[in-house]
Amino acid sequence: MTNQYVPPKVWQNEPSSGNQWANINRPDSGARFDRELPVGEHPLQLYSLGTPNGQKVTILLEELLALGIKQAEYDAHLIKIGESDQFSSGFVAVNPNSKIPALVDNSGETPVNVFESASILVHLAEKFGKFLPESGSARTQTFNWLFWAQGSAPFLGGGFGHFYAYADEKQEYPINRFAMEAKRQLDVLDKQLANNTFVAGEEYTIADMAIWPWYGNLVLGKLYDAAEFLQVESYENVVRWAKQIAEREAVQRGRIVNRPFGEEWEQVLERHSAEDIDKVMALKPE
Ligand SMILES: N[C@@H](CCC(=O)N[C@@H](CS)C(=O)NCC(=O)O)C(=O)O
Repeated sequence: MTNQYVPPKVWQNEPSSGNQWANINRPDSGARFDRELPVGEHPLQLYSLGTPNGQKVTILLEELLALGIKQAEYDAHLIKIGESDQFSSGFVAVNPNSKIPALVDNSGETPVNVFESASILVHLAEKFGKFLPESGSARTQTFNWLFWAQGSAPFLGGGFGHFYAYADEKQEYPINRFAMEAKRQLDVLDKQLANNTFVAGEEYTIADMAIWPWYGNLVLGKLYDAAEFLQVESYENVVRWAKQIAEREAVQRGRIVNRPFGEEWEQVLERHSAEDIDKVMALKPE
């Protein structure tokens, strides 16, 4: 093998190849500059971006609102991770891990900071008593698949997506390794969805909301432009489930919040009321 990388004795902070995210990565954590977060009028303040991890939360919030739960009204503030917004002192105070999504729940006596998308899903599902079965096997199944999503999606996003779509240099070894894992995960899901309407059984839960933004978008051709490469149509049960969820109005609303990319009709940069989404959705061609 030629040009083989030989790791030095001690790792040095000298990225070997750039990509659009390279300038934000550093090997330390914490605030890089002082700036408070904006606060809107609703009890729920979300700081996010419309990536799959961000979509999970806005889909749940829109589902709660669709049920008529007015207390789920929220302000969604745009965090531009490519411009380092996640390293402001205000954001780090809410999420020391400097990653979207982050939520501040001001509905109680003292504000509650919630970070990690799955923790936010559980917080909201428990708060409103929806989309998370209260007990028994259905609850356990929901947690199984919620945790599956949290453990698996980084191999799809940080692994496959990074090397296939974002890295400047296309390298065979990591693309092969992570394509193999992405396909294995799709096969796991496909088998589960062969015998179940939704991932955790017959009920639509926060597990679907955690998995759909990654694997649903992937098989619908909306993630990494990798549908052909991964032959996603062969996962027929995942495609059936992905389409079924994509038809839900709350999903169509939630997936476009805090989204500064895509078509004009799918970019709701900030959401402070339902009208912010209505206005943008009205731009969608028939
Ligand atoms: N495990 C976290 C992952 C969150 C995450 O990776 N967020 C990405 C965007 S999808 C981010 O904020 N990246 C900014 C950075 O790495 O600096 C969760 O589920 O909330």
